[in-house]
Amino acid sequence: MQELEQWKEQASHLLNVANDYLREVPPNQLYAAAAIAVFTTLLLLLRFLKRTKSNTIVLTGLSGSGKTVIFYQLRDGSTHQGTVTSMEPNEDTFVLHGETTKKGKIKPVHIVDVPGHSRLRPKLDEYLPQAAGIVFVVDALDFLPNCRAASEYLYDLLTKGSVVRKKIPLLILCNKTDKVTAHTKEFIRKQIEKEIEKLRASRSAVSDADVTNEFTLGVPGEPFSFTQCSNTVTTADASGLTGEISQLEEFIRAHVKP
Ligand SMILES: Nc1nc2c(ncn2[C@@H]2O[C@H](COP(=O)(O)OP(=O)(O)O)[C@@H](O)[C@H]2O)c(=O)[nH]1
Ligand SMILES: [Mg+2]
Repeated sequence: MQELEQWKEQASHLLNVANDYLREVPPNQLYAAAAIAVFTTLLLLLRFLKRTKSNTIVLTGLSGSGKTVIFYQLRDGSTHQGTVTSMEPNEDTFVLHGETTKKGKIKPVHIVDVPGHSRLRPKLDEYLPQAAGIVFVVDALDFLPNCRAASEYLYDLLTKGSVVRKKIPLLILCNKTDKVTAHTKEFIRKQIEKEIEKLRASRSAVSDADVTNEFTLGVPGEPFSFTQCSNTVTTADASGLTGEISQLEEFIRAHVKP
């Protein structure tokens, strides 16, 4: 009990001392001190925000579309043909190979290659919330037989809560354009839009209990087009095999700022 009293006395004494001191300090100095305190907090906050800005790019798409080849092309400038399997997600943080000769500050990019196996798709939910951009790789050579599956996968991506709410930009990367028989990106975009249009009709007909998509796509009563998405969806060409990936590098740089 006595100790408590002593504590109280000491505390009130300290308060008095502080009060007297504050009264002695000219108000201008007080304002200046307060301004400095506010300013430094803002600076710290800004640095914190900058540091938490994501540099993650998620590379995904059906199996066989060329994700692994593109991953190594981005990192090493070569394909590492035949030395890798597609069963595990490849993940690394690095300076893009195409930028290694550039001068100045270059921000490393965190690239995750998430395979299209349905058993690995839960991995996506782990990486998507922190993604600065999504690259959806499509096999432009063997496109038609895979169009439906690719569209279904894309539909699932573009209706995921984490993707829609954060408006994560998505690039449809038409790969294998080194072959003359590859379909054009315009054709691929149109075909996927048509396929999503069909999916939209069938999926909205499913009873509510079966619907797992958190958002719906498109505008009711209008044919589906990617321009209706809240996410920006763009298309680009690439050939992972020959290293033609400049459009992909541009997309990455546009969304992972140095
Ligand atoms: N012609 C051609 N073949 C490619 C290209 N990119 C990948 N491939 C081939 O497509 C197959 C699948 O590639 P991979 O990177 O393992 O696909 P993933 O399953 O999406 O990781 C391999 O046989 C590659 O050699 C490309 O740009 N052009
Ligand atoms: Mg792979």
